[in-house]
Amino acid sequence: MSLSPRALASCGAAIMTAALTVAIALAQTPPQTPSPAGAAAYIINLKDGDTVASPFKVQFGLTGMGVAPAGVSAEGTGHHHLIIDTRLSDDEMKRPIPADAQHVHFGRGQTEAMVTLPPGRHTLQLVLGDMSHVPHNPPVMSPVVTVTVR
Ligand SMILES: [Cu+2]
Repeated sequence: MSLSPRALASCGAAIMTAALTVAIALAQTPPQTPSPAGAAAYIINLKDGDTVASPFKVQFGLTGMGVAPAGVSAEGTGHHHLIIDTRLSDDEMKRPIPADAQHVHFGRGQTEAMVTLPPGRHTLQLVLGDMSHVPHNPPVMSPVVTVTVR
């Protein structure tokens, strides 16, 4: 089988275009960091159904991995994020976690926080993020805990 020079050139251009598309996609989305088997995050001091007075303390538990500040590259580590009254979608699980009142970053490596919420029912979930705030693969996250603020 032989290809004409024109066919080869057009094929090369297609490969270049494909490579460029992949490069752009990689630049926009930091790759997910793998998490070790068995790693788990959990809220230490609150259980589903608890009633609390605001502000209240939330203690962040992590097994099978270590806590490191954001921006620090160290294998098997991450920093905590408290997700309040929302969940990360499958798509959001692959991107840097947003930073707002419902997605609180603990990028200095904190392992507890005082949380202020209005009276009513609220959901809390921990999601570990890597040095670039992207959840690991598979994600290291706590069960959702629903609390009532009185
Ligand atoms: Cu973060």
